[in-house]
Amino acid sequence: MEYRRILAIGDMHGHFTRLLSLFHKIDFDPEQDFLILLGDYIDRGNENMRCFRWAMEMSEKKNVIALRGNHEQMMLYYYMLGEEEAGIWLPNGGNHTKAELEAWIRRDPDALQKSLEFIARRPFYHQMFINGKEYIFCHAGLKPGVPLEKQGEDSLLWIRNEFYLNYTGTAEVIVGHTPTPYLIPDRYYPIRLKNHITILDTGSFLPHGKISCVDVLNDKIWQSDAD
Ligand SMILES: [Mn+2]
Repeated sequence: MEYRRILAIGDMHGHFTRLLSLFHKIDFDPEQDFLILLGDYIDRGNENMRCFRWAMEMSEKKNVIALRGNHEQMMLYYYMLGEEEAGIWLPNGGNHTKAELEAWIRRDPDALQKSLEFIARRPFYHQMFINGKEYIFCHAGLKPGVPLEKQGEDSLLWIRNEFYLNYTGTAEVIVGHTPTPYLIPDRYYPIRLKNHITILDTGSFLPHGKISCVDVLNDKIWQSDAD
């Protein structure tokens, strides 16, 4: 099928107002568009579970893929393995998310189970071929020289410079994970590297941060409003 747009949305990190302002501008139509959410719905914001549950709802729609981010993975491991082995979630923004989740559990005893099942079903990447061109969407990136189906979870969810500096593939890779102002000071706009990488995390949780969306068919960018 031919899509009008192939949209990807970068890290949200619990900033629901910013997310809604972006989503309003995009005017997504599941009958004509395809949408990939790049993960990191939770942690570091004030409305983490609202973003998480929005992603849950979106993932039920036609032509929407909600990928797994490293923050969802940290949350899953925290509840699967316990604090001693997976306690890194709490200091990385999980504290606030956990409190919100507990409030939801008080209203709905199945909330934890639903949340963990949702995370466990999230794919690590999505591959598409459009007009003979390959596109790969994942949260963090790819380990250079390793075939897509052999990529490990550590690379797909956590890799940074090794991917940015050494990727030589022909596929366009669209990722979140590293806020653009951490790479280029004061930059809150997606970064397109020469080696076919688009970095779409524009620091949603930072004071001047934004949530960004790209249409990979023509590189058009939409961004959330300033607060
Ligand atoms: Mn992130």
